[in-house]
Amino acid sequence: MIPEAWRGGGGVAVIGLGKSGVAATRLLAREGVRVYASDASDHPYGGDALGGLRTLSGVTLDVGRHDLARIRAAAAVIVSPGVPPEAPPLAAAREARVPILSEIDLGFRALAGSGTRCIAITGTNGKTTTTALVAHLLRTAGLHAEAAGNIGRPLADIALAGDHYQWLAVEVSSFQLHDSPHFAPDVGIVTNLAPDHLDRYASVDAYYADKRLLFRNAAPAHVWVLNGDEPAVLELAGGVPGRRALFSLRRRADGWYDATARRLQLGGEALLPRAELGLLGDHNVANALAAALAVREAGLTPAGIANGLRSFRALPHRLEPVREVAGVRWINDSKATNIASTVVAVEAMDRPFVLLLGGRHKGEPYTRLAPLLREKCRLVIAYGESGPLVAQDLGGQVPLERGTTFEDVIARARRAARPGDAVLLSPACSSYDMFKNYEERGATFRRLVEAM
Ligand code: UMA
Repeated sequence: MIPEAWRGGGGVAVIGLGKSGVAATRLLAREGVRVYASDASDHPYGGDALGGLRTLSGVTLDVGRHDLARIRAAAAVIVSPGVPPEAPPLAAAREARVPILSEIDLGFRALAGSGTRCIAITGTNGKTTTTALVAHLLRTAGLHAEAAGNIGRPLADIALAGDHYQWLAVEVSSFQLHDSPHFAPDVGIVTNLAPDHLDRYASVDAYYADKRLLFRNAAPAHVWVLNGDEPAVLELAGGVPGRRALFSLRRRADGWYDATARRLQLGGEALLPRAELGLLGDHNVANALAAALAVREAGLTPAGIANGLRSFRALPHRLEPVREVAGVRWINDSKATNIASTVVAVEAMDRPFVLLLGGRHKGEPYTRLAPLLREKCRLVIAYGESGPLVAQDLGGQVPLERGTTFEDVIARARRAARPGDAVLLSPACSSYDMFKNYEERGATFRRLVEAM
């Protein structure tokens, strides 16, 4: 499903050479499209994978710059999610009226007609766990299914491999929804909504507007699995064609948590005792309910869903218990790159804890955390670029120390924690001031904890 116009003239320009750009370039080259693939950095995220692109016929690689003249002359631009809309190559494309499409859009179009059906998962937090849950539930029920999108494997890569999945669980970020005019999932989940990415968006409304693009091709046959506890989510889906299935931690819904019986429910039917779900925190009960409602649309029975929920384990960097050292449980929640995520982690703590907070500031004040920390937080260690801001917002309200290097932060936490405590890395910030990404931050935490 590659438009004919892309095959002639200036070909297609791929902007950014991380996972998305590399997969998009490969897919386009296989379809016989000439590609100009460029990255502003001398060290694109794609790293070694770029070597393989050099040998593809019809592909011109440009590393360390974007040739704006070539981009203006292209039939289309395929953009990586990490490239901000105002970046010079995209401004040049818009000026020359070159259509800008996301890698997700390209991958989705390439899969059209393959019979693969799609459950899309978006929201501010819980997307990745819910995506992994959906894929796991489908697979344990015997369906040929895979997780893709923001969770790590580009949709273009799935199209390239030609594995003919029955179902895909596709995690979509607001960045990916932005330029995806053809994206039309059969089932869509919105986990929750909270301010995020204020370093990229001018306002929360602008961020929510991109999230709403999940519904841009909504049709009556589609199903929308929505957080019934969040008016903002219900409002986001207001007036959208399709059937709704709501999940709730507070009241009876299509999928809900019976707090008295401590049991997950599908309507009137018992699904699973809480104790049999191997994940920390109420937010994960919500994720499990969302995934359950979505896979029910793929024909799974409650018994099949319960079976899959029982065998699912926490993903790395998401409230992941790493190890217990001298009675202290070390928990890696490096994926918490905004305040809402850290709030969720703090609420899941059932013992006193030391909180490692900091990194690159993303725009929101930290003051919101103070009342939640008073009860169980033994110490906050503020570090990284945002360290001074964290100290300013929380100092005097909770015990707080400033850390320097990441090693120093870990050493301070080790000194402060007592047997029976937890040390929680849940930074509420992005990692880019000290690390390549949150994975590297979490892996460093794990390495230092394992060396104790
Ligand atoms: N770049 C340019 N020009 C620019 C700006 C950037 O060339 O003006 C280049 C950078 O030098 C870099 C490349 O673009 O080499 C990076 O592109 P990218 O950041 O889109 O990286 P990918 O490897 O393609 O990863 C992306 C997602 N990254 C982001 O959205 C930031 C991955 O999500 C996703 O797993 C992957 O596509 C596959 O779909 C990561 C993420 O952090 C996990 N997502 C955010 C989040 O979850 O909060 C949204």
